[in-house]
Amino acid sequence: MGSKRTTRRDLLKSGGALAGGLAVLGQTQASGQTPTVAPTVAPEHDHGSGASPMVKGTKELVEYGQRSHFVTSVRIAHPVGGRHSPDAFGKTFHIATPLQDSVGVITPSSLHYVATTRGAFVPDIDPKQHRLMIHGVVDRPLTFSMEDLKRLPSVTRTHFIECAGNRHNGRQKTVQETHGMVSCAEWTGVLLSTLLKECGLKTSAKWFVAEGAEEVKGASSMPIAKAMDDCIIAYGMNGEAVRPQNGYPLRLMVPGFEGIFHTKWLRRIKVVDRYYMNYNDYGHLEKSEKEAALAFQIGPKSVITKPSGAQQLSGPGFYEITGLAWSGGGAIRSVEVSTDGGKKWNRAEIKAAPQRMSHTRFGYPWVWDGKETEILSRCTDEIGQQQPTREQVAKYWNVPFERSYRVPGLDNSVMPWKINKDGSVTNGLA
Ligand SMILES: Nc1nc2c(c(=O)[nH]1)N[C@H]1C(S)=C(S)[C@@H](COP(=O)(O)O)O[C@H]1N2
Ligand SMILES: [Mo]
Repeated sequence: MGSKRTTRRDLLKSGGALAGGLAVLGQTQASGQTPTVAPTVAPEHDHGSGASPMVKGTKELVEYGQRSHFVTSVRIAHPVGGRHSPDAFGKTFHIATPLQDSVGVITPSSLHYVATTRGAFVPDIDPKQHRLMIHGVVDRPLTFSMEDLKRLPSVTRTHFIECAGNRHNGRQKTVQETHGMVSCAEWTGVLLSTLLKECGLKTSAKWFVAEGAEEVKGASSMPIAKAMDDCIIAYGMNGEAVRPQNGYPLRLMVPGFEGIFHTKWLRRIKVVDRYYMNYNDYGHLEKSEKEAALAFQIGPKSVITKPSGAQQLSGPGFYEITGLAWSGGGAIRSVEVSTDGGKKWNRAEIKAAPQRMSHTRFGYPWVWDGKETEILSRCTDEIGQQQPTREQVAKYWNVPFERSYRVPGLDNSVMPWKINKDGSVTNGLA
């Protein structure tokens, strides 16, 4: 940083000077986490001035790494969609990812959100025994072992999954509680279309039903057009095998569709001639076939992850506002951020080339003047859909608009975070 010893404090206070390139020097603590105090160095560990204490790696650490013990970000059991986790029977249905600590777009597998009808129990599947059967209105019903699948041409794509219950009730404090039922990973597997071409679709093939291996089978009906487009039969997640909680050894990826369609522990796909009502279809009961098919797809959505609820700004000055945007409609085209409660919208910086049905990281440089305000983000996807305000969503559902009303359907409304005078950040809907 050169010899000029401007202190961090000076940099962060002098808002004006920070508008330019200097801003990057003022990396500040917006996370609300207690700053880590440098560990006291025991004399026997002191290998000269400035050296950090050394710890010896165990066999486990050498063989399969672990994050720093200074990093403590974890998933939490989550009340979502009206069901509380853990419920009265001690079952944890929903586990939320710590979005407030996220960087980039990939959710580490160990922090990926989890939603499972059987609670904390997951099937323990031997991959050598596991089979995927494809049958129904096809010319040749086929059964694939894991080895068979891994011999076929593969694809690797970054996709988000979001639970339809990922909506807030206005009282929740953190972004993990309000938005933590969405995650994004790099998935590897075989395109479902590759397998269906092997089987040969009969002309009456219009829908397909995917089924998981647990006793509550997690079956859903989906349009065959989606199967032939971009569905992945995934065995890889973030560079290694899919984790047990996320469907090991095999799961279905239905990019952009509600999480419930992404069948985990996938063992059977039945190609059918019409929409079948299955265990998982209760959420779409009242809808017509066409409406149901549309309801599968997640709307454009974004949220500021930092600064966000329960975090603390350390004082006026520069902060990069950052967050995530995603849409079931394709790639994110643009993101806007408002720092004055939604009066003025400013174009945010997109951090890396947006992928289809993937998280996109955005950033916006902001100098906080120390006054109370509200920060918000909204996104537009590649087919031109714009994330709605809560007011617009209320109109759509024909329900009275109050700030903390609960959206009846999938909630992709704009999320406000309130910046209070003391630098504390709170839910703008609470
Ligand atoms: N077999 C099976 N698949 C399932 C589920 C389940 O309970 N069983 N839960 C679904 C729901 S509701 C969601 S939101 C996603 C969550 O995927 P994840 O746990 O990998 O995040 O998986 C879906 N697939
Ligand atoms: Mo879900």
